Amino acid sequence: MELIIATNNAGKVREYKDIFAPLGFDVCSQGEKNIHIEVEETGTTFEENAALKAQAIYDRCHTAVISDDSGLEVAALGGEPGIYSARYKGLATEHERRMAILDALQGAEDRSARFVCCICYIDRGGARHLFKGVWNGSIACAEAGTNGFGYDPIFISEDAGGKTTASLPISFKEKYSHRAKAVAMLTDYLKREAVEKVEKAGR
Ligand code: ITT
Repeated sequence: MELIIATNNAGKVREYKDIFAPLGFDVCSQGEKNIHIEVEETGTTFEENAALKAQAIYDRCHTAVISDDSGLEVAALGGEPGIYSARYKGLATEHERRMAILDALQGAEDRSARFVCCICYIDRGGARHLFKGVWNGSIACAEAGTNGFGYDPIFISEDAGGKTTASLPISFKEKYSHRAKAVAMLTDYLKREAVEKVEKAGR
């Protein structure tokens, strides 16, 4: 089955290809389909923004699409950067955005944080389905590691033994992350959907 990933984020594309290719999906990014648009994220929640991104791509290709709206919520910053993670404080680079979080947390006792990932899957018929995964952890005192993307060099998940996500093998993130959790819900759904189709065809 063909699945288009509605994102311009190369880190997300890599992770989704790694996850879905072994499951037999023919995965490609919107760029590989020559859809070069940046959808305006005008929603106020991860769910709304995920739906906006998936719908914009579905409207152009009318095939199965998934989008991903995700971000980092830092407790001591009242949940910021949240849905503004990709454009935190208007800073241009991932490194600058990470440094802004580290600066804001200087001297903070509570460094707890979580990653959130909301996937919107639009099936070939146009029906929307939402799946949300959360990964709890904390913010490191300095950047460490080069794997992954975005805030990975400053995020220490609760299951990581004190190491940042960027310091651990990609396979760790593929197993435990916010994205992995949302994807597990999506793949369960896709399997159920496939079984229902076979049952219907046999009736
Ligand atoms: P698209 O909208 O094109 O998908 P984007 O980067 O703008 O790309 P989002 O609006 O969902 O995507 O913003 C997500 C940001 O949150 C992303 O740019 C990272 O900074 C951060 N983020 C999300 N998932 C992450 C992860 O697994 N590891 C590190 N940072 C992550």
